[in-house]
Amino acid sequence: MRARTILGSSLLAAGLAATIFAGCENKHEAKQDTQATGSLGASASIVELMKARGLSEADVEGALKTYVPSGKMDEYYIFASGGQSGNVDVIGVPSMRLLKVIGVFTPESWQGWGFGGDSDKVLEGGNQGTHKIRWADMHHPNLSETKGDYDGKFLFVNDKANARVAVVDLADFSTKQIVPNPLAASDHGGAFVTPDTDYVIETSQYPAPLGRDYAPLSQYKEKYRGVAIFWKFDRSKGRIDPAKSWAMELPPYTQDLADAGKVDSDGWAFINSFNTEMAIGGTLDGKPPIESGASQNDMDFLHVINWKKAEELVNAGKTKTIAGMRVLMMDVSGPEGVLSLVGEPKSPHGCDVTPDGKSVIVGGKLDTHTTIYDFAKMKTLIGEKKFEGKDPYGIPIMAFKEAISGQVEIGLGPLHTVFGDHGDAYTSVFIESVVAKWSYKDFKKPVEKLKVQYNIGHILAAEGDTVSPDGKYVVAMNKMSMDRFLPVGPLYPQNFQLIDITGDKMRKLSDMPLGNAEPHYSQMIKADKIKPVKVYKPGTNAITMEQDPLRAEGGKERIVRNGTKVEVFMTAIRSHFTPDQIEVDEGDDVTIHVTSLESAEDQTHGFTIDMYNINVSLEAGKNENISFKADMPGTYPMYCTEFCSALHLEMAGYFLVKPKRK
Ligand code: RUQ
Ligand code: CUA
Repeated sequence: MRARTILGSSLLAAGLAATIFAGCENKHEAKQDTQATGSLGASASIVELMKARGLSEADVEGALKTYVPSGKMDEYYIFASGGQSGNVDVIGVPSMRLLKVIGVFTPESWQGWGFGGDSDKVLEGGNQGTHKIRWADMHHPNLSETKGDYDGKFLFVNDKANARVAVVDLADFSTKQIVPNPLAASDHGGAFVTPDTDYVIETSQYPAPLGRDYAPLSQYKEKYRGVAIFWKFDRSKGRIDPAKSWAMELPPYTQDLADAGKVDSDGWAFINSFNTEMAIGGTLDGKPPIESGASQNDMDFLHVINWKKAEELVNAGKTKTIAGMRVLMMDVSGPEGVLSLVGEPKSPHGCDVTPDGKSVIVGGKLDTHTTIYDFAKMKTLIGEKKFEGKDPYGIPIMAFKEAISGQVEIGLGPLHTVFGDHGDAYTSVFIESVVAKWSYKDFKKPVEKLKVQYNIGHILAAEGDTVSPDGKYVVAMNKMSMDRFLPVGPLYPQNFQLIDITGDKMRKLSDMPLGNAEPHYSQMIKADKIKPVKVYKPGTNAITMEQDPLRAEGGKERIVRNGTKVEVFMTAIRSHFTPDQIEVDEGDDVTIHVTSLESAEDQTHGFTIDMYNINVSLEAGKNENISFKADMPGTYPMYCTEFCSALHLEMAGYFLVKPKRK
């Protein structure tokens, strides 16, 4: 009975089953038997366990709400930006267990991503100019949507550092395409999808001449520009179609975050900006740094784009082609009412469209408010051409007071806002280190502030960017985790804190260290919407997801020599490769088609050739095409890198490179 009385009321109030604790009362007798396992043995009563481990009732509540026993599944997936790691972290909720790291922009060796196989071609597709880019500063993953709801089919991510967008197919959780932005030098407002995923929006961050041509900084105002690309997504092919994509020239105000309109505001897009002062620094010459130059004006600009109308103008040929891309220039988009501006309080950051599409919420880094823009009002102002002026580039400006429906005092440094299921909004407040809960329907001041550890930058909510958020969980994505985890040197893990938002009050449930980078955004989707394949069909090329015409087949393995070209058709099956001996001459061009003949889901092999930087993963049914030059004579083992069977270590062979005669 003790367990009940001590834990009783608050846990019950929190909706936890009393039976869990009632059941514990009987564990008394079992205790003696397992004394040997110490005070934390499974037999100890809950209260004793709590005492021994120093746990509070809130801790136990968090544990019970997040613990997913072995064999049970999580309820949601989080797709988190891997930040500087350049890859996507997949996390289960509520357990906050890391399920997978999807290789996207950065080579990932477990998946053999970027080590000689077909994935190399995807990575090559993301090169910029003459540079092979093999990392990314990934910011905002976005799931594909149908009618404004996550459909669980694709994931899009952007690379701020190198202005690229990637497409991940959730059929096999692997990256299929990287498209380099030909116009911008960096991006940030991406990769946001329109409600039916017609377009993936990518907006530049730091202005540069379109196409990245050289122009001295003294010509910043004349030659530097921002840009928004509307990448056309071809759902049937699962690819972005660059030829059908187009862009909009923007003023050289450092465009920041963006969001696509939905429901009422479908067909529109919103991008905020800072540094409308167009400060360019010059600290060595005694000029103020960009940070102070960029904070002079009281207002920056929210960019309001009617992309459906822009699309019509593009189709009518009213564009200029720059670096191979059709660009709608400002001298067309301004007068046509396709691009308009409206003031935003000091250095805004987040730009989030509410689930009903009626409002756009902007947080001001140097302001204590969030501003709620009223889409209907803005649409009327634009339709009636009621502007208070124009910017130096001829873009019409709406009057701030006439475009908003209100402002809410949030706290110090409001950034991003996500949504619950009944008009509740949750804003990350950086300086105060809190999640502020408020109402975007009646503009109620924060009804609650929850301390998080620490310096929350980003925030996400369950199904949060859809037209119908679930209202179940919010995750605070915090930087600086000083006293939360075992010390690991001066670079600290980030901290994801899972928050239950089902009750009147927010409740922090658990902490999850992220030890690989700073994630900038994530989305959480119901697990039952994701239906990945378990094995590949025989001979599948994982990039095309079709049977590879160059696959190897059982009984038809061979080595074909044609001058200095050597082509190997190799199969892999428990626990051998056929052929398992390959001998070539120094300087030969070698291609190995290696195909897994397995069909069971637990039969994964890998294939590496030592010292040649070659490593592919061979999930059941998969084919990989590996091409390289045998430029280093010698004797090199090749072997399977997955512990696939009792005779895994025997799954090996030799790759011999005979030196040229001197
Ligand atoms: S989001 S600066 Cu607030 Cu890309 Cu991280
Ligand atoms: Cu195949 Cu180890």
